Amino acid sequence: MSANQVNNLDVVVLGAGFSGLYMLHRLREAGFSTRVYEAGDGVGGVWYWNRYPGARCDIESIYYNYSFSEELYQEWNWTSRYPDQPEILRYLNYVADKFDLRRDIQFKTRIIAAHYDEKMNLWNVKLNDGTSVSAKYFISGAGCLSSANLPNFKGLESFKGEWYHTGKWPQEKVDFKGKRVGVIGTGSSGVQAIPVIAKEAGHLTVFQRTPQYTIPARNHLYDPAFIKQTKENFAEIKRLMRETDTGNGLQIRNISALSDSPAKRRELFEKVWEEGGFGLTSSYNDFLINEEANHTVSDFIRSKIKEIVHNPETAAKLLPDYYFGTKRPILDSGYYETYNRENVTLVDVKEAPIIEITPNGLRTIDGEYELDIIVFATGYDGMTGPLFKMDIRGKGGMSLKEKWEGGSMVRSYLGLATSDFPNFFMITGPESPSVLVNMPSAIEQHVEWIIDCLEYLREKGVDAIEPTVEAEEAWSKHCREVAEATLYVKTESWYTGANIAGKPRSFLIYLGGFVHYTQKCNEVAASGYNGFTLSTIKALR
Ligand code: NA7
Repeated sequence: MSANQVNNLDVVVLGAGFSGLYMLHRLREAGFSTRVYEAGDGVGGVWYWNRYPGARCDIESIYYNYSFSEELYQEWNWTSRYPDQPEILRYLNYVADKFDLRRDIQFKTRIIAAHYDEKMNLWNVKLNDGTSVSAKYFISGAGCLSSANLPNFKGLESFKGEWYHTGKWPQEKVDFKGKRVGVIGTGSSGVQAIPVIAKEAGHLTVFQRTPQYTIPARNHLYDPAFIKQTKENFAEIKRLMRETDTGNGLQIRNISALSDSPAKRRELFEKVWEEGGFGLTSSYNDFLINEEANHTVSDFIRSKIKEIVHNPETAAKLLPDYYFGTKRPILDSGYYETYNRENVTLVDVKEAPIIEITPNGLRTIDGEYELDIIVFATGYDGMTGPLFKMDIRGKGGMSLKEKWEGGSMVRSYLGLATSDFPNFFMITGPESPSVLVNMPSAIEQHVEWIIDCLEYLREKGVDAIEPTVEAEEAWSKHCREVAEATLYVKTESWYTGANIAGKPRSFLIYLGGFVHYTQKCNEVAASGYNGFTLSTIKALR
């Protein structure tokens, strides 16, 4: 039988990133026949595609890994505080080899559609090679940020130079040496790539729409003694990953920014700035719910920008004015300093928007910039984007996109499942804590909940599971209410969908805390899946 002719599987899993790999491992261990489909020609998910210069994780490496296997944790040695993309990819390849995962993964294959057949209680999954497979369960490990956003600029096809998107970077090295390079976008990807490209390019022009707050990462190599110590403390690392709200080792100090004097606050901010990393974000507990508290930290970062950037006009353009933390915070390695280089120019495209890409470069309202290479660091259609890229259809042939009205009416139960789409699960789906928790932590919690659920259904002879409309209405309402009480919703960001032209605004990340969320998921499981309808074939017919 060819690899493409697989039928009547128990489970089809989409994607071989952190989610898909662990899901496959657990499903196989539990005896479910499973096949994973992955568009890339290797494992890694976002870490497979994001090969742009400077790509690095901004969660400390000792937490940015799986915790399900102590043996794995003991075997793997991270080399630095913040792992770069090649190292993370090596880690995920190591995981795939250790657990012999590749034999159930079909690479270079994209799932283009998944339709639920009510009569057969099966998911028919169509692949881009023209074949299809069927399975009882369909599980998406598509992730939250895998649908690259390439803005619809007029004239891109006429551009005579090379262009790349950070989220779909080629495997070969891109040669910037002596070239005139333009980078569009200053989110995490742009902020990481810009200092590295600047060192190589002849001239770099950065096209910035919104200035960002970024904090020095102060990455460094790990001392082997430190790694040894973390391995000895595996139980504690695992606890921090699974039983705290950040999941990344950071403990948010339970004190308001306004309860300290300005001098004491400044002293703390200076200290955590020097240490680097997200210590600044966790220095007080009310940055995201209190405007005044937020001003204390945003004023501090603005003062740092003015200190670092020599040219006052450039510094002024780099000053952000949104609430710190309401766009994804960023760690950098020499980002603001890069603007002191003679070969770097900053262009404000909010003031003078990009009109078109021309054969020789790019034109804004103010004029044309000649470029040899354009780098689109323009981010992703987040949260719903990866799901809407496929034609997922549930009962009555209704598509997920229709049900969720293009993103304006997302309704899920716990961000794990949605009504009328039986036996369909989303790992870190919309309305789960997802990107606001350390991703491996959020992923392990979801995978383990799903596997427990499937084992329960098998044991009880249940054929189909889906949330009730009431349960998902209540969960979605709760999600919206929690988000509305924060400053997040006051900022245009990819969290709210505002980065994509025409995308409906909604806040699809659960902000009630990972600890509380995990507890809620556990309670649902312990109750025999309250809020879900469990049916047998007899009832389905
Ligand atoms: P982000 O954070 O969404 O950043 C994308 C950047 O591209 C951001 O500065 C955008 O400006 C800019 N952008 C997007 N569209 C345009 C157009 N049409 N014109 C000009 N500029 C544009 O994506 P990243 O890849 O950097 O990071 C994604 C996540 O990956 C990150 O948050 C981490 O969680 C890891 P805007 O701010 O929207 O005005």
